[in-house]
Amino acid sequence: MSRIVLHNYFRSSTSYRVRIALNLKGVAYDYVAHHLRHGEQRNPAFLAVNPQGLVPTLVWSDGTVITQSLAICEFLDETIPEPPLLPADPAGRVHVRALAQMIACEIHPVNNLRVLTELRRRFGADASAIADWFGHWVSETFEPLESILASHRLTGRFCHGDVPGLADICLVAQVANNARFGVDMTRYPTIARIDAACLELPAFADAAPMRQPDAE
Ligand SMILES: N[C@@H](CCC(=O)N[C@@H](CS)C(=O)NCC(=O)O)C(=O)O
Repeated sequence: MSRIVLHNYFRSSTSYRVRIALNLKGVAYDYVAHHLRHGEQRNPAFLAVNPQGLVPTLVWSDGTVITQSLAICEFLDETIPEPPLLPADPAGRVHVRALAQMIACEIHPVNNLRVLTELRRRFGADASAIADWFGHWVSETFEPLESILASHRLTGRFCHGDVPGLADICLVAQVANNARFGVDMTRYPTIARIDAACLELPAFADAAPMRQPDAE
């Protein structure tokens, strides 16, 4: 068995998701950093691993290359069932997946580094316009997410009951990204409460961007 390798970047929220999942599952891995602002994700050696040039990319112990953070998390959950990242019942599973996808499909893709880079390059967006764009797309989803989490009968200490899972993984990584763009989290008290509860756990805290070897 070879070592498991995670290609990632400390600031990348999608990488942060996978670091949390690996920690929750107790999986040791080698950390390979690619500096996204220096364009290292487009180096030929990395493109040979993942032609999409995106982190996270996980190379499993048998050499299998796995991309896409939610697919990686579900692979880990299926390969190492304990502790589970998804509830056992279909209703719970679909709820947690929907919460995770609200963040992963509705916020992250429009606020990704390469999208912000194109806004600057094509439309001359300055730092203030970028922060405004970022905050707009966060609020488009965080407002309904806050409302769902505040009122849903399944919400507990975490997004679903008292066990952290896939939705919490996405939530924590997004909240960390929000801080970089000055998003006012007082508007989202339930999300902030769940974020704080997660960060009390070493699996989440140890995966935080500033605790990674390439942190600046
Ligand atoms: N849907 C993918 C998104 C991966 C992604 O876009 N990662 C970003 C970092 S958070 C990246 O590698 N960006 C490189 C770039 O923008 O050039 C996932 O969930 O893994």
